[in-house]
Amino acid sequence: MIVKRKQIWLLFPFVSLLLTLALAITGCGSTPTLKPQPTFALKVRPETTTEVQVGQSVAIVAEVEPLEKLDLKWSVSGTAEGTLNTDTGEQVVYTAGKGGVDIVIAEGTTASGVPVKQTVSLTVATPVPPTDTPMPPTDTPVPPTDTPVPPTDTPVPPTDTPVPPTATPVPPTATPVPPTATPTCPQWTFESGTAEGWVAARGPAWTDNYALGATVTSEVASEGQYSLRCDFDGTSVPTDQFYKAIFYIERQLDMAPCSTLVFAVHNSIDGMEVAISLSTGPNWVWHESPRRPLGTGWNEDVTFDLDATNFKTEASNWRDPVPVADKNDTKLLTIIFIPPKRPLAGSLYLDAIRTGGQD
Ligand SMILES: [Ca+2]
Repeated sequence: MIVKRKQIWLLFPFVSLLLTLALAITGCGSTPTLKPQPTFALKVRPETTTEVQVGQSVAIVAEVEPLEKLDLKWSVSGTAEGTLNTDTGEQVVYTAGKGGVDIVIAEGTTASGVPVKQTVSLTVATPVPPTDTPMPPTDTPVPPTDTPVPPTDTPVPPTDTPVPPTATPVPPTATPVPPTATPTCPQWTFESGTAEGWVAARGPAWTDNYALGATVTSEVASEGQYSLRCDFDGTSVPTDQFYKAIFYIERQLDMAPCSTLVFAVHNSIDGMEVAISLSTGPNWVWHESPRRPLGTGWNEDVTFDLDATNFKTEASNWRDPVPVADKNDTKLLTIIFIPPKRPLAGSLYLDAIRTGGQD
């Protein structure tokens, strides 16, 4: 008996070797390395918007991670009767119809055939009539009620000569102020010690864009103490390939009275160029200016004419020059740096960004 048990134990290393071989051949026990399935999130722009107003438009962007084209199909349903400007692509513009709740749905299929779907809920505020609408100045003075109220009981004999009615209408002393003051053209100095709403464009919705970050800094300044450092990293871009570093502020702006956009920019790269863009109207139409070269060091007063007729849009096939439409309904103001076609990383500094009026 003792001899037999020993023989069995002697066999054990051989058996375990066979088992290991079998596992290796069948593939059991090894972890297969699968490509991660792309997932995506729906982001509403402006990012702070959870409640929209009737008639307001917001962009909804599908951010796919890892990057992959999903051929998304978009739809909307709910009680707010909202509409989408398109039902395909990576971005749609949603316009609210009436008070209620809408669900925007994006569905697609990954390259490997897995269906994916995301929804975002938008609450549309029921419009409340504005309470603070300034009353029109009452320029026709109300005549005094000159018919005296008759005494209710025994008439008191007049003590004296009747006093003439005092209330001869006083003409309005001041000329009435127009209810809405002329909109001022915005400016950003970064002297608040913050980026003042300016950010670097990030994510797959921005093509050819290698912006990294936008931070306020006291490293250099054209005026005051602070400027906005705009970092980009195009070191992964092949030589001779065009790319951009895009920085923007997303804000509802009335740019109608603003005829120029002027800023100072510090640059240290030979061959750097700059352009601007305004995204306007309910469909956020992107109007891009022609590029202009930047010198090294401070470029003060880099000026773009916002009334120029040489902007490019998708509707003009990025070719035919057009003026900026719907300037009064500007959603996005963008400064675009275009490095020379070489893999580069670096920082530019923006300061004293101001928009000028008609003068
Ligand atoms: Ca400054």
